[in-house]
Amino acid sequence: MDHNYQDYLKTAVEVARKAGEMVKESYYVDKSVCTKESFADLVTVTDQAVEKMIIDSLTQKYPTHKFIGEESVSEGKKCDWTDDPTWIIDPIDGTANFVHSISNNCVCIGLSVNRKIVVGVVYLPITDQMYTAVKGQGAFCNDKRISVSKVSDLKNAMVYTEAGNSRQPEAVLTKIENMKNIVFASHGIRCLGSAAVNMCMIAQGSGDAYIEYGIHIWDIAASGIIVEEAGGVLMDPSGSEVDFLSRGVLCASTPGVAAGISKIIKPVEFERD
Ligand code: LIP
Repeated sequence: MDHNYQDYLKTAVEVARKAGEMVKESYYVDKSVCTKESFADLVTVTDQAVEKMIIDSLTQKYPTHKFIGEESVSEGKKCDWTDDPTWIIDPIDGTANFVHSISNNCVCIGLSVNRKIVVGVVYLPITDQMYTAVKGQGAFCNDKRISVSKVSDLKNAMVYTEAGNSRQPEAVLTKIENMKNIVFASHGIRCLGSAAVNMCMIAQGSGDAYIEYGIHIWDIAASGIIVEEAGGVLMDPSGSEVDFLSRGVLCASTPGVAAGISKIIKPVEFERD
């Protein structure tokens, strides 16, 4: 079957803008918040409404395509990733930021074909930044080409990472230990509260690596191709091939920075998606 990736991208951008309008409308008002796996794992009615709108809009245009969406999975739908064209959606990545009125939140729409990500759109509605990539065609922010930094040694790198929303003591303590090791080996760490925003920072050269355990496929699918198309590397934190369902990711401007991080961190185990 022939795929028109430019058409998919155009549609994803339109839908992401519509989603962004919904996010902006509820950003400045009181949010109705519920919790999921821990008291720090948040969801709002906006996350749910945005995901429904995205899936309905894409289904109308591409009735045979499949979906993996953060809120559908947390409501019990299986995270079934097949070779079929599959839209992978995080309606609001950085929900805790959204809840606390912090602008680092974004709509993520990725498309996989044969389990390879071919299109990625990450839209930050509050700051109106639209990051896009299509396999083999480069990465862009608001239609301007972006690329990763040239930093190749961890000691000259700025590294993004997160404490995450699990409150299991062992997971939190290992992450803090990893952060400490990274601080001693680099220019420092930054935590923006959204996997996809962190990864877009790497893609545009505002920092050199991002590592996190505990994320899900919908946090990293769209932003993963943006990093790769900007010239960066995307892998498992161990240094092996990226596994989108494994709950861990490492991306970097260069293999040298990535290798420096892999060497000094300990894995944190999470149940696979
Ligand atoms: C968030 C990730 C972030 C992580 C948070 C949470 P959500 O996704 O983007 O990197 O640290 O714990 O998983 O829940 O806002 O879509």
